[in-house]
Amino acid sequence: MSKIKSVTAREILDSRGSPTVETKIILDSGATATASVPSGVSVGKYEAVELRDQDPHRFHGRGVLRAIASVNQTIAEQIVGREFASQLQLDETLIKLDGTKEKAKLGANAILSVSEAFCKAMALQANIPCFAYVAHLYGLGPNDLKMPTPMSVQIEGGKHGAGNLDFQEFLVIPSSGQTFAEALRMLAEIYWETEKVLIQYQAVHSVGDEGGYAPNLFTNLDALEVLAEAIQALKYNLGRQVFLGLDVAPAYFYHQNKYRIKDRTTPMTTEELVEFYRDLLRQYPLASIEDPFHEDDWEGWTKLAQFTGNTIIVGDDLLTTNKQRVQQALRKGACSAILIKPNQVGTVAETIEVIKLARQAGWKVIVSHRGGETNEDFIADFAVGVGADYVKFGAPARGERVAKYNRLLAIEKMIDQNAHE
Ligand code: 2PG
Ligand code: MG
Repeated sequence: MSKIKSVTAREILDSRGSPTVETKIILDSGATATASVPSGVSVGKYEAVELRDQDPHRFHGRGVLRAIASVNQTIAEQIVGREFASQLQLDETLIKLDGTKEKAKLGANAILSVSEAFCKAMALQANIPCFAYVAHLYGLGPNDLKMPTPMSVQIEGGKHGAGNLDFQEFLVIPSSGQTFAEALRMLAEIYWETEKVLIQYQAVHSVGDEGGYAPNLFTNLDALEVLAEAIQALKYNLGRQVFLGLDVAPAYFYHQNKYRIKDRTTPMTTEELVEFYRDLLRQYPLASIEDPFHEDDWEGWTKLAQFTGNTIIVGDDLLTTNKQRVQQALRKGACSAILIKPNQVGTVAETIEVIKLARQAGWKVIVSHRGGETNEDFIADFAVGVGADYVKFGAPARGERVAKYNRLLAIEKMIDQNAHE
């Protein structure tokens, strides 16, 4: 049991210079933890509500003072001085206090910051690392823990990139047969090599929101070519040691039921895009395709799922870490993996529930960061605690991305040590 002594929130900035919520919780035992929440750039239609002030005089309306007030007033009044037996009990209290389906009243940003800070404080109180505490919540024992495989965006387009690409993310995915530290080293080496290749092609570039290069290229497939070239230059075996992946995120280029991308002169129908992917799968060793179709284009999803073999089809905007959307996708046979973003749903307990549902269906689980991040590393612990197959934490560069990778390096050491004791 743990009584909450105080809960306070403040407005801080995320990696895109946009305000976000940081909450500090102190338990009666003295255990003290803070947690800050991320923010999506390409936001799925079915996500929980991120409460923003809409006051044009502050941060172009993006201030979060209302969410801060939700924590400091409404939530604090209800939870300070109370004992909570479990994460579930706290999260249920928060859900009830909000009372809306999408957490529109208090804001999912406010609620999640409290939920995560509580989880971290409980781990401290139990005197165990946060990943071990999450594992206990999820129902995994210390010997069940394994390291996830990193999926790293190295080239960015769509809403994330300053270049001219339509697809949002071009990912590099090491094979799972190596340590996390080795996989991360490989990603960093490929990242540097990718820059060299882009410079060689004079493909002007800056970096996107998640630290991936954001170049101007002729087609989206050229971005895959650039990555393949970088991988081959390093003599890594593409298709054995390392794979490619995509987050297409088509909301950016889907208009009037058609998909317009620079690889084709005319916009594609759903059927034509299915064929486009069929060719793509023949040409490149793709380990994963995320959001290949718009979140309401179920027909595309179900058709693609029929011939993708080992390539996982990942629902992000499609599923928004939402139980009902997962159930709908299961009925339609739309995907084989789920992207998990705690802030799409708003509490730790609900996120765990969705993961359990996805696992029952035999799906792969990928724990993901968001376009706007802070140096918060909770999701690294969370990913290990729930036994995620993959993490998607961005380029192996920029503080807010490497904070999570570096935490995973530390966790890998702790798990190894534990195994040898
Ligand atoms: C995605 C994410 C993270 P955003 O679409 O998968 O990479 O981006 O936070 O903008 O939704
Ligand atoms: Mg996505």
